[in-house]
Amino acid sequence: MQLHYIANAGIASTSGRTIAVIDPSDGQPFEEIQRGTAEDIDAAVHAARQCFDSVYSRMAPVERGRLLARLSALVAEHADELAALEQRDCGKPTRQARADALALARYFEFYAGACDKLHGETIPYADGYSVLTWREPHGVTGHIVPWNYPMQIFGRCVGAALAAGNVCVVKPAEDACLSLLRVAQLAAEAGFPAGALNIVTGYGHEVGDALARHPGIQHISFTGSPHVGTLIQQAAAERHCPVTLELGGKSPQIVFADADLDAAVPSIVNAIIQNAGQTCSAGSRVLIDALIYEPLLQRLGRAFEALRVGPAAMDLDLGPLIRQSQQQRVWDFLSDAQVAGIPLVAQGTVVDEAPDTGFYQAPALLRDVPPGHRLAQEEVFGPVLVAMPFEGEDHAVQLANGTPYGLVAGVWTRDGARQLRMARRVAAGQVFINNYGAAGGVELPFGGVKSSGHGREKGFEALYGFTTLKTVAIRHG
Ligand code: TXE
Repeated sequence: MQLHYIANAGIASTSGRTIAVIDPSDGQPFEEIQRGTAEDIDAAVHAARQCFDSVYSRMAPVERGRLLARLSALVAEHADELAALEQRDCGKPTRQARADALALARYFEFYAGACDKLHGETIPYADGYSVLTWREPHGVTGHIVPWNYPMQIFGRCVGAALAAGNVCVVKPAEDACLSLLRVAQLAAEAGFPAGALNIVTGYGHEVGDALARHPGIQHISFTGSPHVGTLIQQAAAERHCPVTLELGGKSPQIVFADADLDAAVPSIVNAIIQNAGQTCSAGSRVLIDALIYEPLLQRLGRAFEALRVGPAAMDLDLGPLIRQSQQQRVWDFLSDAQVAGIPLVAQGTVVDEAPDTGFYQAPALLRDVPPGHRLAQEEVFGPVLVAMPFEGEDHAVQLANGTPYGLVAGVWTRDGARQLRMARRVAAGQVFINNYGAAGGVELPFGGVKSSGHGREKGFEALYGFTTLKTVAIRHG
């Protein structure tokens, strides 16, 4: 049985209750986590505050950097163990789980090097004055993490928060938190003082809500659904607590007739099957120049037919979805498509070895999806790619920007001027030209516009969100 991790120790919940952890590959419970309470959150915030006041806020930035560097090394050393935990918990194929563990190490490595480079400015003002700015940590930051990429999302927000001088209370998703509980132990081993990193497990409406409302939390970062993002922003607004929200997307891949299709096809397929489509930056719409609509659909269709889905440990193209309700969600979208007469171009295969009790979904490619249909507007969060044709750049931009979301966009064209025009015109936090792979870069600021959220994570930019700026004006004559 797993315990919360508070002040560098395993602690049982005051509820005396646990939650079963389900393996998505066979639908069976294999572990238990604590069902946390508001009192548990209170204990974690208290431990964090004590740590901040007595130790962490007095530590030199270079010392924080050394702690993060040691943690990065420990994560890399334990990458196989962490990957195995997350593989079982989330149903990730082996290569994906291992890549996520290494990405976590890389986040800590990046932020280790950033700790002592977070400078302020001096500002020219009036004669007899010196004015300077300091970037100060918020204090205790709260992090509500989803189940699709526990290690990566934890790395990007907690790595930046600790680097900027904050101490953290983390609420992982009830579906997947085993890797993070282990990382918290590694942080203690790396030398982080008791209270710098605390993890409280449990349900969102219980501990997540308590964290968002706690008066001792000075900043909240949340990645998850737009519905819960709204609740968190409302709770934080009650006490004017700053919030960073990352709420997913309906990201377009826009393919012009002059694109290098040999490069585009595998990238477009990968962008929707990675983590079985349960990726906030999934390229879930492919907008295709009418001049190449049929030939590109044929190529994508062949690629989809070759895809295989099975238990995580088989390390196929896709593993299972996280839970039955997500599987049902994907089924609902697909049956709506059938009712609307939307043509299915191709589907992958669920292998015979996949137990009936697991949450499997074959990847599907749909064509001629009307731009206003919910399949073209809403996040499916499964391996479903919708295709639609466009005629000319204006039409492409209109379709690309025609959803409530604006997280990521891919543009495929060899025309340099069009590359820049499209990058400017598409409403998204990240635009990738002739690639989509850079989405994984820890150095690249990431976040959305419109309903995809606000604030930036990853890269150096994230450090600004985890600090507050103080202006100091000295009149010295
Ligand atoms: O998300 P929730 P769910 C999207 C995706 C998916 C849908 C539903 O479209 O199909 O959301 O997934 C915690 N107060 N994304 O239901 O509920 C919860 O415990 C505070 C996109 O799993 O938003 C978990 O830790 N916290 C996404 C986290 O919020 C609460 C990743 C996310 O869960 C809470 C996940 C509450 N009242 C889902 N209720 C992305 N952007 O990558 C829940 N939580």
